[in-house]
Amino acid sequence: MLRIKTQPLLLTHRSCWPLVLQRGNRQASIKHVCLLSEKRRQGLLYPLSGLVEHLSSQVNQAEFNIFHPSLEDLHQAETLFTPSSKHVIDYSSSAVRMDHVPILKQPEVCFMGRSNVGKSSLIRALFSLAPEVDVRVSKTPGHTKKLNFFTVGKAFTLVDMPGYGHMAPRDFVEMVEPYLQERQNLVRTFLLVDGGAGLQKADLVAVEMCEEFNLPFVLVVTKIDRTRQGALLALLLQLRDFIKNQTSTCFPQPFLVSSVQFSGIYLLRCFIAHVTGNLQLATKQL
Ligand SMILES: Nc1nc2c(ncn2[C@@H]2O[C@H](COP(=O)(O)OP(=O)(O)OP(=O)(O)O)[C@@H](O)[C@H]2O)c(=O)[nH]1
Ligand SMILES: [Mg+2]
Repeated sequence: MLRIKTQPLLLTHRSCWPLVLQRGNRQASIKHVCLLSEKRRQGLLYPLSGLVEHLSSQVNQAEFNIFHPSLEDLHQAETLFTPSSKHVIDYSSSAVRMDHVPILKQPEVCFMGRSNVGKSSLIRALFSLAPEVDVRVSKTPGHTKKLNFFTVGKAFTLVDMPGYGHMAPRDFVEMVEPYLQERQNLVRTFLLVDGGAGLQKADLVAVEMCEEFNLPFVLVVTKIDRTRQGALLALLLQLRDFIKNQTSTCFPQPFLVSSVQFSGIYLLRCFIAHVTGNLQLATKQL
């Protein structure tokens, strides 16, 4: 059951539109976010915190604060996403079959979800400190047709996947299933859910696949800039219950992101740095 306080909600995400950001924009770096007012900074760095304040006191807010690194941790993670001559961030290769998949030893994370959910846009936002990395996004569903591999120095690999559902490539299952099942260095799968649409039937199939293959996965709610706050709160509670009751390998806390405004991008960078073994957090997590 939904338990939301009746007090007036803070700014809706729509009212933050002047903050709309492009990649390569100043906001790509946490340094600039730190110059913003406390409320705007919190909203960009820890989008869950501002939101769950509006839940009834009967809801345990700690459940949404399981991964809550310090500002220092976020800064540390950002260095990993900052390219240099010794730490090159770049597109590596693409594959449609397992025998085309590059042999890479470093830990890998992949992004899956329905077509048009915002996978490529999210990867673009994560790589906004390396704007020369070419991550293609499109309004048309079914744009990404292959598994696209991006290397982040020698630290880890990030994989953009074709979407499932409407306009999915015909060979989607043959391409993605063996990858998820056989990829030895895959340490985390990020399963993206559109904030406006919520969990769809096709997402449940993807969840079943992760569970069946015993893959640790994380739910990421996308496009929060265009999702009303009440709908987002309802979705959060639904996801919390879904994770608790119907999954065993899913991280208990969903992540919220907007690849347009950059909300949640810094936190996700930190989570990726942590789960790939590249960042020991200074702060103890719950
Ligand atoms: N408002 C808003 N739009 C977004 C966001 N993320 C993505 N979009 C838009 O959603 C559309 C699809 O984005 P993509 O990143 O290409 O989606 P995808 O999941 O990679 O899609 P496929 O490659 O077709 O599977 C584009 O028009 C993006 O601009 C977001 O955070 N906010
Ligand atoms: Mg794509």
